[in-house]
Amino acid sequence: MDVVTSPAHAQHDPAHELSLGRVVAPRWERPARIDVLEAALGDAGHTLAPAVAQDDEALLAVHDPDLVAWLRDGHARWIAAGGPEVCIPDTFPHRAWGTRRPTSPVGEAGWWVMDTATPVVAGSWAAARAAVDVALTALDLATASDGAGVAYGLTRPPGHHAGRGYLGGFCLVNHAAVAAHAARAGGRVAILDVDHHHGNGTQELFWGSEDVLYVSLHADPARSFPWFSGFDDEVGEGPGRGTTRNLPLTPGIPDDAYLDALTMACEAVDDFDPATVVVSLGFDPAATDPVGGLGLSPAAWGPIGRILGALDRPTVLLQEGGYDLGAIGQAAVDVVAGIEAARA
Ligand code: SP5
Ligand code: ZN
Repeated sequence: MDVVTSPAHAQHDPAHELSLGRVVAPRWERPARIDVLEAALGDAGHTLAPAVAQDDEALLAVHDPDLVAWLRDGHARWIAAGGPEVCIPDTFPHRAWGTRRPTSPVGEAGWWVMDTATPVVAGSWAAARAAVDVALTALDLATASDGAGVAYGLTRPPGHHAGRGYLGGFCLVNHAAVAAHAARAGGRVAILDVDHHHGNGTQELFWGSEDVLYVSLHADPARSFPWFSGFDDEVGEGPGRGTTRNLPLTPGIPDDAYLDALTMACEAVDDFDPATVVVSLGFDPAATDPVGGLGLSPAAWGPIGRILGALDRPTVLLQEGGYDLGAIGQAAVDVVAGIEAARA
């Protein structure tokens, strides 16, 4: 399988990360994640392909151009205003307040960032923008008429928590949504999200869209980040009613119950009959994951791949979470092997 990469992800390398206000050491969302995935997939014989530069059209259609502008130059203005190198805002627009955007670069950071767990540094924009190139290159490879029909983009930082006008949950730019938007030109699109966490940003971005299905398997938000989004009564609205499907799961779920839920999700994808499938691929449902940890055993990833492969449609896999550096390499190799076995 073609595996698309860019070295630019490593420029997003904050010196520290917070969880519940505490410094996390070693940091969870770090460049070594992609190094591990590249090494494992390369060793397994897959082709590592460099990302090809892509224009901004889909990026600016998905995200508020002012958010994109803040990602590009907000950090420099935060520094010029006296902020520290690692930008983590500490004041956020509570719903009880109005909607006046701060003019101070320090205050403004809290406008665009939704949580304290998503540090932004000088290199963050280069990394996030490169992830768009990775995602759109992988989409091109998956949908090319002479292509294999499936490709894997090693996107980092992850994307599915970023909404039209905010970033958070380690995510700066929602590259799965950008790829899905670009793929729309070719017909209906289904986004299947198997990250441990609900993809609140992706859901929001296609909430009212009848041509993009969003289906997510994730830890029940009653007991997991992102807390406010991902309940099973969230189904979309207007023309998009019914094109959002949430399957919240209980931590500790056995592999076979997870695979049953994934099979149901894939039935929904088949019913929707999309021209293209985008998979938000997170390995953080693994029991050993330090951030997620739904309970999956290492043996689950091959069968997950076979179920995804059985969809047998042009498919682009995009990396979301997965933080156990000792497990994610084999998980990626097993998912890809499962997909290739099912499509052979
Ligand atoms: C893309 C992605 O996976 N983002 C995850 C962001 C999670 N942010 C909140 C982290 C909460 C960590 N709780 C630790 C639970 C230990 N099992
Ligand atoms: Zn996650």
